Amino acid sequence: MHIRRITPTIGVEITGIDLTQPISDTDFAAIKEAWLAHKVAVFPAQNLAEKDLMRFGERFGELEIHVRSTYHSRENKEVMVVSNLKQDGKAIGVLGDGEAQWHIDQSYMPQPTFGTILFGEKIPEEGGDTWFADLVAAYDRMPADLKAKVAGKRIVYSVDRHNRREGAKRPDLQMNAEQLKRAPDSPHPAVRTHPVFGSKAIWYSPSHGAEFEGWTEEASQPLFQELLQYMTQEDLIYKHHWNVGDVVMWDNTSTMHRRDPFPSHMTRLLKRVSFRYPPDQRIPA
Ligand SMILES: O=C(O)CCC(=O)C(=O)O
Ligand SMILES: [Fe+2]
Repeated sequence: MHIRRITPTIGVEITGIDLTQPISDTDFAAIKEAWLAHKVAVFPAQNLAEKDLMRFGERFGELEIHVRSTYHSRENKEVMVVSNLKQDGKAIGVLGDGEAQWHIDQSYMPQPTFGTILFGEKIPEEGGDTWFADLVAAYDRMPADLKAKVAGKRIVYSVDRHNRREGAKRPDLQMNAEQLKRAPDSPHPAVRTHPVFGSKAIWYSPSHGAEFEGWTEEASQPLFQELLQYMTQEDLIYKHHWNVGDVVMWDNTSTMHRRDPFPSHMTRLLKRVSFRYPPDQRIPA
């Protein structure tokens, strides 16, 4: 197994390992350490069935069944389909072919998800790159007065308001009452401490972060925008250009991501699992 840095702060490439095969405890420990330390790990040239993806994900933690059931794989509810493919006129996957705005996965849950793993099955010839921003490096770079402004503050996440906002364009995003009960408006710390390293990250997900707790949405915007200037600095971003067979995994404690649009006549199909923190680390601190 070979582990190689992709950029100075974010991203490692791990080769010489077949993720369909049993992974020794030693190799697994090395993978987990490299992934967490570098926040994003890329495993090129894999060929995973859904069960392989699930087995790999389960090594890291309990798999999360995504609250939005519309795009669960037909075979396994732990797997979500990310695709623009349609069957009988209906989308089989989430996100279509458009841009996916900067976000942190499931940040709107009372217990946001830990890591996400994507396997690229069909990749378009152009577009569809996924960008990862290093939120620990971004926090480090923030000036002291900005750090002081967000210290101790919480940001309220709302998937309900997100769904309503996007509702007209994306009726498929609507969630039922039971799903909304599992995903109520949830406040999380704006500065998040990593449960493994103790490092601090600026933790704001623009797609679902509604407001600072106790502030209005409108009053929160200027500070959100100020944070984003630090969170999206180009030298703190790893842009992943996909090849068929890539497995890419990221730590949602220390990164956010976005995706470029791609031409709608091209096909993109990825399989996705996400896994939870150990029980005592599930509430962000
Ligand atoms: O389509 C992509 O590359 C990213 C999808 C995404 O945001 C996710 O799976 O959480
Ligand atoms: Fe995502």
